[in-house]
Amino acid sequence: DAVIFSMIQPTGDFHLGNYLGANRVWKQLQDHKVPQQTCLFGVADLHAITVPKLDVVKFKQLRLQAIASILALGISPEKCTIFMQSKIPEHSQLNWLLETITSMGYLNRMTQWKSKSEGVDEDQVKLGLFAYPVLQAADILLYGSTHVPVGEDQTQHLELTRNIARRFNKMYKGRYLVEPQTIFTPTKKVLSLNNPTKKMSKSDADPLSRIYLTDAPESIQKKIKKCLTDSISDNFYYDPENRPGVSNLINIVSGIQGKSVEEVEKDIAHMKDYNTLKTYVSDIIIEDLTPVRIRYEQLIKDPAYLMDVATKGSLEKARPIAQGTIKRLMETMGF
Ligand code: AQP
Repeated sequence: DAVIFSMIQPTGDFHLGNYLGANRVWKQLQDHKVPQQTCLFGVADLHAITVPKLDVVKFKQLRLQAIASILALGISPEKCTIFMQSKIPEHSQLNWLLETITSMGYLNRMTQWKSKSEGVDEDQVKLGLFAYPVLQAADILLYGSTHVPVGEDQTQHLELTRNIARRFNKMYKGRYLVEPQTIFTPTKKVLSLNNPTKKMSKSDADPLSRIYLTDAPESIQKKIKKCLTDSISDNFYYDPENRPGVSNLINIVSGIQGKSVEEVEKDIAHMKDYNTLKTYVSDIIIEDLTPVRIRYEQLIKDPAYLMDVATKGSLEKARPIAQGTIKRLMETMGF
């Protein structure tokens, strides 16, 4: 049976990177239901507290916003399990069991860890940030996940997850944990609008670097207008190395329209100036995101409903599976 599993951190409003790299595929997978398929989509709020500074009031609101965004994208609580990580203590429990078999050397090679800890004083950088990928492995392995749709930035963490599963199975001589497959979308990586050498990310200090799913049309127009491109004239074509800004816009359009990069290049071949290209790109984004924004604005007005969806999904649907896994693993380990 297929178990499709993915999560997102409530560290800010969802952006085009999350959408094209992951969330839109969640919806597509939900809709292309094959028999015996389970979909679990969660809010990784335990992961989110690894940020350097946490404002508790804002954090509560961000958790609600994450649920509202998931629902606004068309993910259905009837068809899928929508859950909140912190409501299921078994995530933390499995995290500990797996930490005891994960090597420090492997974690030290994680590029996300390296980039986030770089330049930070050793007394300041926290153990939770270092062990972040183990909790992620626990999230995935807890549900016997077979397929994990994520953006390219998660490649290494998924490899680690498979490695941990393999190690556990070898140690205890059985097939206790399922090694999940990574599913990439055609748009594996959306880049920051004003620094197209970096990925678009919620934690980037500059809001002009990303387009939120909830951005008003004027805001989308403004951000695309200001995005960093180049001064190569003539025409527009895909060349990620020499023209990362333009290539990022082509990628975004290709992701939204489900067209190949070559097809998008043909569509824009007649354009001669940035104003025309940027208006074209903005219009495509606005058209696609407007229904999501309208649904989101309705949903966010009803926090009680949002918490109810997350609580029911967590306690009635996700937790029984998680409890079953922990029970089996604890017995296997001799507890
Ligand atoms: N730029 C991106 N392009 C493609 N996919 C992306 N994802 C994130 N950014 C891009 C995918 O979105 C899912 C949720 O990941 P996340 O919650 O870690 O998103 P984030 O925007 O990266 O959030 P943060 O808080 O800014 O996290 P860090 O600091 O880790 O970058 C994942 O499937 C991810 O691949």
